[in-house]
Amino acid sequence: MKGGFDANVIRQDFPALKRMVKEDVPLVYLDTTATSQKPKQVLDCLNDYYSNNNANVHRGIHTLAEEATAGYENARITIGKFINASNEKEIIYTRNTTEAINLVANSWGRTNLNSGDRIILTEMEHHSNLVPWQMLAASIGLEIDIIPVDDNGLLDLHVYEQLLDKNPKAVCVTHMSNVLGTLNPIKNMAINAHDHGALIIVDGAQSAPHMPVDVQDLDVDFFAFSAHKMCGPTGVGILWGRYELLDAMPPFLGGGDMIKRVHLRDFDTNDLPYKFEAGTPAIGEAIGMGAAVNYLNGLGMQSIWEHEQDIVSYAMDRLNEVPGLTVYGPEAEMRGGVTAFSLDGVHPHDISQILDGDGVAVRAGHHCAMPLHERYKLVATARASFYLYNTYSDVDKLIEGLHKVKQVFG
Ligand code: 7TS
Repeated sequence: MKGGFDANVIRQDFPALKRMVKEDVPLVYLDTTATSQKPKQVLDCLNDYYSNNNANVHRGIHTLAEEATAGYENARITIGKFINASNEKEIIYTRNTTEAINLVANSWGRTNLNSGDRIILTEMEHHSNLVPWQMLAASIGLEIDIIPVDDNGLLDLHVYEQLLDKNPKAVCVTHMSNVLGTLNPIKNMAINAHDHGALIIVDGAQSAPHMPVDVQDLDVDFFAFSAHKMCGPTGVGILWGRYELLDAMPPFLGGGDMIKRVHLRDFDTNDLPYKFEAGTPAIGEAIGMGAAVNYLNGLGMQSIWEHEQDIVSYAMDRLNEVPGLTVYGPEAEMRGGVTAFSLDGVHPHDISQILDGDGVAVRAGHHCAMPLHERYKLVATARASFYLYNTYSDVDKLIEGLHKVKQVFG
């Protein structure tokens, strides 16, 4: 327990953390990087919405429609404050981080980029911040430059400076790696990008759930994140963008809600944020995301971050005690609560399977970061990740399990 933050008390809010994986084997959930568990405050909010207020938004004037619309729009305000957006109209509901990045690539990218233009990506990106840009590059003829990752799991910022001298139009970078845990110096990278006339598009899927984020202070241009990794439901995420950029962009998807008027052969586009919210959105899930943000705010993002720092540094120390185990990425001080590792002579899927026998849930695979694994000459890693509900005891069970894996594999 650190600074009054007691994960043992917080865990009581999460029904899934009380379940047994099998008889007498409790769940030790170390896979938050894939998706977090949900507290009862969020589950109750979803149940309440679907039980009492369920209606479509922005189209009815009956009581339920007004309640659903108010809930949906109030959640937008709550989420806007959470990342310090200057205007809630800059908060666009999407399905997830992936859709938010596809929106930027297709709407901003197709309008502002031309054949031969350069964009910068990094070697540590999740596929969702690589593939949309690769698809765009193939379609309109962009040149892609890559910031490499060094042996310590940090971006090579010297190379970044050199790539900026080639006058790229955009820098697309993750705030925190979902494999190495590396926290990238986004504020400085944004200053440098802007000095060279490039926009910076940040994948915040792994930062927004875990640390205070202030998009104005970071001085970025677009920022994407998902509700399901931050105690909220699946099916909803956010694209934040600077008002003037979003305002100048064409719609991404066409249909209901994103129009002001429709004629038989053309249409007038709606204002922000609705311009980018075609069709019936994930209403209950957006409201649930607002409840998740309220839950996180109640604990305090700084306290959550400090707790995770404490757990990850304990985890790194303990993992390093296991003979033959390699943890990838930087020192604990430079990472969030993610540890990807390999164990000599044991396939990560076998690690995960044996740990599962003791209720310990870790992910094995390439974690949607194949190029990063290639960089380390790995096919897969095992990954344990930590959140506000994890304790030293969870780490201890992981380590016990890893010793068992070693016994099984000699
Ligand atoms: N960016 C990062 C850094 C991520 O970690 C993920 C999901 C995404 C984008 C995509 O988020 P989505 O909500 O659109 O799917 N990462 C993982 C993971 O590491 N294991 O499962 C999902």
